[in-house]
Amino acid sequence: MDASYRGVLLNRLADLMERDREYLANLETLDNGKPFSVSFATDLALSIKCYRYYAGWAGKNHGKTIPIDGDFFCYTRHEPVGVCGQIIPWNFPLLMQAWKLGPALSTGNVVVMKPAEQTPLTALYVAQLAKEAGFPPGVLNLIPGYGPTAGAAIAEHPEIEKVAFTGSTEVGKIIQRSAAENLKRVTLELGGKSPNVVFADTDLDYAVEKSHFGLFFNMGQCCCAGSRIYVEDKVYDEFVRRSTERAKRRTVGNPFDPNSEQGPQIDEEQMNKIIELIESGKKEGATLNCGGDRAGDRGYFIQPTVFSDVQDGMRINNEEIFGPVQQIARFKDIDEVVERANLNTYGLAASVFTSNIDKAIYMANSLRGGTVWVNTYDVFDAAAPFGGFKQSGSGRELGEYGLEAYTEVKTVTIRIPQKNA
Ligand code: TXE
Repeated sequence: MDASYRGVLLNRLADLMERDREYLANLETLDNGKPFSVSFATDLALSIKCYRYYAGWAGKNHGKTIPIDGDFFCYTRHEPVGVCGQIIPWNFPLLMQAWKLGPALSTGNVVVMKPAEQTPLTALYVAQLAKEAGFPPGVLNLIPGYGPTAGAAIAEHPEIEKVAFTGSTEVGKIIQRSAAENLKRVTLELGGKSPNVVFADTDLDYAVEKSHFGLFFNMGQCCCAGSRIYVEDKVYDEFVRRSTERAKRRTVGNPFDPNSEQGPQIDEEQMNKIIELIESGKKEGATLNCGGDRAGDRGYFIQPTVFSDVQDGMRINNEEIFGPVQQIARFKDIDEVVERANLNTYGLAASVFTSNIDKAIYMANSLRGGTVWVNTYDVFDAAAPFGGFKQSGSGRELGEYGLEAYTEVKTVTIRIPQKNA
């Protein structure tokens, strides 16, 4: 079909999601446990914008004419990769689906997608909407199933030419290994342990609130959670005190209750993993300021937890907890904190809070991560690329950069009798 028409279809899909926004937000909360207010205001809003953003690219991602030497006419075409496999996680089911489908369908690929086994409902509903929007049969294939079977089949299949994965670093490595068999193109968006550096010259109340949000948002189940907070000596005690007070005020409960800021963790396995890491923090000598256990005895709720006096070697400082557990450590000078912040094997995101522009730029240049937020946290836009350094993955999603993973560049060179320039 005409490239621009792919954009029409993606916009129609976005329209249908607007139409069914309340239903989709309910389904997302039922399936995932995140507060309904967040599903509606954040997940749906960002997902719909992502489809619209990539609808806009459909007729605009074109090649170049290149003035090579000799009597030749040379140009490039941006062609679709072909059949793309996409495996997504459970923490942002609708949004991760949009990040993957948007660029793939905009550039003319066909997709075989596997949603996470914990959260298949909204992905299936969106597939139904895609049918209603008029995507031709076979363009979007949604296969719910388990990782080691359905997921592995996607990674291994010789006729799937590209695989895009978001999930754990452990599974990312398995996928990269099996994709290597057929030299399949691979993009990976994996775990993180993102540093958040708070200098004494910042507005402390603001930094406390943003740092709270940067960690506790989505029950802490964010790959870019600001889970290593380094606070400058002079304001450290006060930051810990205010962060603890804020965490104690965090409301935990039924995600359909408009007053709940925090719902349950995704499943029992994740809850147990988080509890085990909390126990390791206690044993290794971090100070437990609040929380530290399950909330209630039904469901998979966890008390908002704050650890301070966290040391570099502790497990809670180095492993992805993926839960509502905040780690706060103390630092004295800027070069020390850069070194410690970069010590991790991950490199997904980082942030810095300061009122000094020189410090902000020095830190933004020095921190090894795919995204650096300055005086803010978790700002996402379909136009801004996202992805990891080091073991947080490879390739970028979103923005113009996100198109590269879904296109092959073809160089066409035509002999011509004579060129006139
Ligand atoms: O992830 P998995 P899990 C991190 C987070 C979390 C940990 C484990 O630290 O605690 O991972 O979560 C599919 N071949 N993140 O076990 O298994 C699986 O079916 C192909 C970070 O749930 O990586 C699901 O669709 N696919 C993260 C997807 O991989 C396989 C989001 C993710 O699940 C597979 C989620 C296999 N062998 C967890 N095994 C982020 N980056 O945002 C599983 N899958």
